[in-house]
Amino acid sequence: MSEEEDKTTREQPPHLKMAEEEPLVKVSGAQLDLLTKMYREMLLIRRFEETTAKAYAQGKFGGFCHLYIGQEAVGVGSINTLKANDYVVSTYRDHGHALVRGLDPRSLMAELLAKRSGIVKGKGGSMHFFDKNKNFMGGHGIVGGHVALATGIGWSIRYRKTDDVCICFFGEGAANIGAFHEGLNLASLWKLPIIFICENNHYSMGTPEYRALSVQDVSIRAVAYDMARDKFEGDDVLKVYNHVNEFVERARRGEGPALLEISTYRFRGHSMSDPAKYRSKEEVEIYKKRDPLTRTARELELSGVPEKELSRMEAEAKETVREALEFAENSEPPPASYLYTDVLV
Ligand SMILES: Cc1ncc(C[n+]2csc(CCOP(=O)(O)OP(=O)(O)O)c2C)c(N)n1
Ligand SMILES: [Mg+2]
Repeated sequence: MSEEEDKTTREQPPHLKMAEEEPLVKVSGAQLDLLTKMYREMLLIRRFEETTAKAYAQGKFGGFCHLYIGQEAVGVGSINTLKANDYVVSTYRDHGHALVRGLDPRSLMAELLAKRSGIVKGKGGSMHFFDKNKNFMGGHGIVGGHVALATGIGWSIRYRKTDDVCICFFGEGAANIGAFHEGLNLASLWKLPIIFICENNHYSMGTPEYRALSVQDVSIRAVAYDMARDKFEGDDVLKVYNHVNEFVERARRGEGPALLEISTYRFRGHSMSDPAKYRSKEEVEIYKKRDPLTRTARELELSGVPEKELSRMEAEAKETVREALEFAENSEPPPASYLYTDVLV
């Protein structure tokens, strides 16, 4: 490809780079159980975040808040490949990852509302969910900085000689940060059991990918570190599960890390304060047609799940979220004495 052509390709709007939609698959047995479980988790995330957005607009809480709506299949498909002892490291866009990892929706909602019953006692908020009991290692606000943390976790796994693995999520913007490169280099050098998952939603705040990324695909950067890599669309949750699982199992066998680029899209703005005027309505609509929840519901129907059952799952998710908000609203704020606890002196 000539330099001229290459540049043109890179400047295409993201939807033109989107791969063809995978045909729906009829599943049964264990696959159907897994798809159903993942659908319920995606529904929970979607409803949790819709309620979050409403609570934010009503002034029930403030500060930074980044929604995951549209990207659910990536977190759900990936985290379902993990065992209880494995690790997850996330970004400030962490609500979805935390929910799939099994953190209690009530303590997450309470954290958003800065209550003492919150997952980190109301001291962290939206960007800093954390739960050592689930090896959910944050929630981090510094773009790319947490990639180094994941590398450290990977090193500790190797040092302790267990077969655990660590999944580290980040955006395509983070792939231009120094810590990303340092982290990948050491992870490959030491064959650490880490799956680096780039959720490429094609924008870093208002900056489209092609204005900041020197390469056509983030996953190509794995080549520089002699690391396994893959790139695929993130709207088909089973596909995400199967692809990620392959690399998780590989890492578990001690065969080293991987960089996976999963293409996705956030339906809302970067954060609650972003009206997202930098992208066209048409572009957003194209992605909404590939909504991972709609796709999964259709796939379940095709696999013989009655509509009544889908409605029941919908009602269940709504009820869990309603309860979570009620719990959070009825919780006390942290006392002033909490200023002096959990502080490293
Ligand atoms: C080191 C650093 N620089 C800048 C910011 C401000 N910032 C917050 S999110 C963000 C965009 C990151 O985009 P990406 O990595 O693609 O993740 P996405 O938000 O799309 O999930 C920026 C620049 C920050 N938090 N940290
Ligand atoms: Mg991004």
